[in-house]
Amino acid sequence: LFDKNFKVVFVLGGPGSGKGTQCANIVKHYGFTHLSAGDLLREEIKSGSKSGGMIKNLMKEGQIVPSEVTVKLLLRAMLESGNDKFLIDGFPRNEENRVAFENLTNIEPEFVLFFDCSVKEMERRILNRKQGRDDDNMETIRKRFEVFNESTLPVIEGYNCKGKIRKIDADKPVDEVFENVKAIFSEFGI
Ligand code: UP5
Ligand code: MG
Repeated sequence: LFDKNFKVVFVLGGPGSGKGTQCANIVKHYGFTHLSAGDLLREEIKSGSKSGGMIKNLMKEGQIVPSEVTVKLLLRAMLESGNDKFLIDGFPRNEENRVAFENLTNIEPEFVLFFDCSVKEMERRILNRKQGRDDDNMETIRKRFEVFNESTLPVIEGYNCKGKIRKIDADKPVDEVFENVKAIFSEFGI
């Protein structure tokens, strides 16, 4: 199903760590297609699909949507893009996500960017954002942090053991973070 030459970079980091912001910068400089798993799920809700209600409820609680839904959306977007280089933002969020993607595609990421940001700063950013997201309220933000610590940090640990993590100090201003991101992409010659 999948071309062996597909290049994938996973972009992970806590809620509000700046994944989307930095991905937008990366696509301008490098020929990647940016796929935010969260954005794809929000579009799926809006499209009125029959799993929309289930997705909406899980996101409202900061919980992780089952892999079969998310992976299907990612694969469809990858095939439709016509590109062969992908920045996958906010995925895999747990081991189930990681295994499902790997089994279906046989793709191992080139590397995994990890935006490491303090909780205080992430909270500040999310509360300032005001994009009307259902999950940008204090109660859900707390749950998103918990789920990140319980489910996503272990995935990051696993990739770290494989030498795939590129950790970036994401507390810094956008431009400084992007300088560090660029250094990593140059190292890989992507
Ligand atoms: N900002 C960014 N960088 C800054 C900087 N360096 N200095 C100062 N300000 C900075 O940034 C957040 C805000 O901070 C923006 O206003 C930005 O201008 C500013 P953003 O780039 O949006 O951060 P990001 O990390 O993308 O934050 P986001 O809220 O999108 O992260 P989440 O991981 O919480 O959200 P996501 O959309 O990935 O997932 C939402 C939900 O979807 C999950 O909780 C889950 O329920 C579900 N989901 C799944 O179930 N499965 C998936 O695979 C993916 C999502
Ligand atoms: Mg985002």
